Amino acid sequence: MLQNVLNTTYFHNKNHARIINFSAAKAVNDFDNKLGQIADEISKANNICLMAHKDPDCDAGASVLAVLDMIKKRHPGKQVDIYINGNMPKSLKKFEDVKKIIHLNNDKFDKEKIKEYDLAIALDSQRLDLLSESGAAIFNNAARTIKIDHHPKPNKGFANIELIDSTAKSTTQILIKLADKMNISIEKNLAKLLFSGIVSDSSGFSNLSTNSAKTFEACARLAKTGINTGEIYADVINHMTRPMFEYYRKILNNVHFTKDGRIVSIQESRDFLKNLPQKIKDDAVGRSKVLMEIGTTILLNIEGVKVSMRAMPTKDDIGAKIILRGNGIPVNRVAQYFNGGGHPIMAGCEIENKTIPNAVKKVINYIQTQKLLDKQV
Ligand SMILES: [Mn+2]
Repeated sequence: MLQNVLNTTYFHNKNHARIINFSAAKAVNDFDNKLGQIADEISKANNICLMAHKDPDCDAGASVLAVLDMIKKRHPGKQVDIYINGNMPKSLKKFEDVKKIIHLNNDKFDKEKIKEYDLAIALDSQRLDLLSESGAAIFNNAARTIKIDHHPKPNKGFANIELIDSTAKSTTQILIKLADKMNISIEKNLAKLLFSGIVSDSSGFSNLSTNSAKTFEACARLAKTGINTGEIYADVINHMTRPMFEYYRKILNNVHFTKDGRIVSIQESRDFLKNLPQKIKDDAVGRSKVLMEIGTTILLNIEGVKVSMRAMPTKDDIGAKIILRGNGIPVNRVAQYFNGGGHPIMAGCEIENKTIPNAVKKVINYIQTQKLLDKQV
C-alpha cells in the first residue's frame, strides 16, 4: 500500500520527497536537505569563519579542524579563519592547522574591528553564548550562519541553517555525512580528527547507549583509512601528566556516597583547590578530565550507584558547577531544574552556592525528593 502511494506520488510530482507523509522518512530528508544546503553555502562563500564552544573539548576542537580540512580539500581557494576562546586540547596540538587558530580574548576584543564573513559555522555549540561574547559577536556579524551540533535542540535557534543530530555521539560523527555530501574522500588526517571527537565524547566508548551501532559504523569507516585507533585512543583518553596523576591520587579522598550508596559525588572544593601545587591549579582542563574519568569510568560503575556527580567551583567563582552522569536515571531532569541541560545520561548545571558540599547536598536533595532514582531513562 505504502509502496503504491509512493509510486503514484512519484509519477505525479517531481519532488516526491515532499509528498511522503511519513515522519521518519521526512526527518531523513530534512537532514539530507540541510547537508546539501550547507555544502552549497560553503561553496558560495569566499570568506568563512569556523568556531566552536569556548574551552573546547576534543570533539569541538577536532570538528573545527576537520571542517577546515574539508574546505581546503574541496575549495582550495577559500579564505578560512578559525576562532577559539580557550586552549585546544593537548591531543589536538600535533595537527598542523592548530597554528592557524585565532585565539579570542574577551577583554582585548574590539567590537569595531570585527571582520565581516560571508559565512560563519558554529560547531558543537548548543547555544550562541557558548561561543563566548567575542565569538558570538563575530558569528552574528556574518552574512550567513550555520550550526552543526549533536546536543539536544534548545528552544531557541541562533543560525540560518541548523543541522542537529542528537543521536550522533559527537559532532565529528555528523561531519562524516557532510564530507560525503561535499564529495570528499576521507583520508588519514581527516579520519584521525573525526575519530578523536568520537572517542572523546563517548569517553572512550564507555557512555554509548541505544545508538551505538551508528557510532561503531562511523568508527569502522574511519578505521578503514588505516589510522592507528589505539594510538589515538591513548592520546585522547589515557594521556596523563605526572602532576595530574598526583592530583588524581589526592582527589580520590573527596569521594562521597549517600547512605544508600546510590548517589556518589566527587568534590573539588575551594579549600582543596587552594592547597594544590600551582602547576595543577593552572591546568583546569587537565583537572576536569581527571574528574570526568573518575566520575564516569570508576564511580558510575560501582555496584549500586545510580548517579555520579562531579562538583567544582564555577569559573567566576561564585557558585558550583555540577556535572551529572546517570546509570539509567534521567539526569537531564535534575540539571533542568537548576537551569542547566544535557542528555538523559549526562547533564550539567551551575548552582549559586559558595560551598561545594552544600551545592551537592541541594542536588542530592532534589533527586531524592523527586524520587528520580526509581525512574528509568
Ligand atoms: Mn561534542
